[in-house]
Amino acid sequence: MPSVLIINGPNLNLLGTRQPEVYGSTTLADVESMCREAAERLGLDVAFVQSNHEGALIDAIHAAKGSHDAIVLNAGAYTHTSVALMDAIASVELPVVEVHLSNIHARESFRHQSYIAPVAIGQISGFGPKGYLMALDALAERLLKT
Ligand code: CA2
Repeated sequence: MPSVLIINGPNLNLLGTRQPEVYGSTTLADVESMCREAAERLGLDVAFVQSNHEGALIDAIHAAKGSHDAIVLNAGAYTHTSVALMDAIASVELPVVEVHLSNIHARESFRHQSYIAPVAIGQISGFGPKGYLMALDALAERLLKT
């Protein structure tokens, strides 16, 4: 069964506990159980990593090579700053779907740029936690097609 690693970056551990007007009231644990349920229905294995540290996210991307078939990545604010994450994604040559809870293009201009987008197969932004399920759906189609 194809395996997808879902990586969440800085501050996403706080999901559902602060700024519900921007990020909603669903917790990261809730998102993970929604993803587990969807993955089971789609025929995918899922694993989860969350870190507030750029280097740990890079290590997780490197380690995904050989143990996972694709990555769903919400890199949080590192999306807008990290050439290192972009290079890590390019180096592993795994399909990556970029996800954001909020619509980054409708927010401050510094959030409009993504270093992940050029090395991702696509970007899902603005649909809240459902974005992770949309990403799994897209990856299931790609990984399970005959
Ligand atoms: O919309 C997204 O998913 C973001 O990746 C979230 C990042 C933000 O820097 C990006 O521009 C867009 C911030 C994550 C912070 O998450 C929090 C959740 C609850 C309370 C406080 C922060």
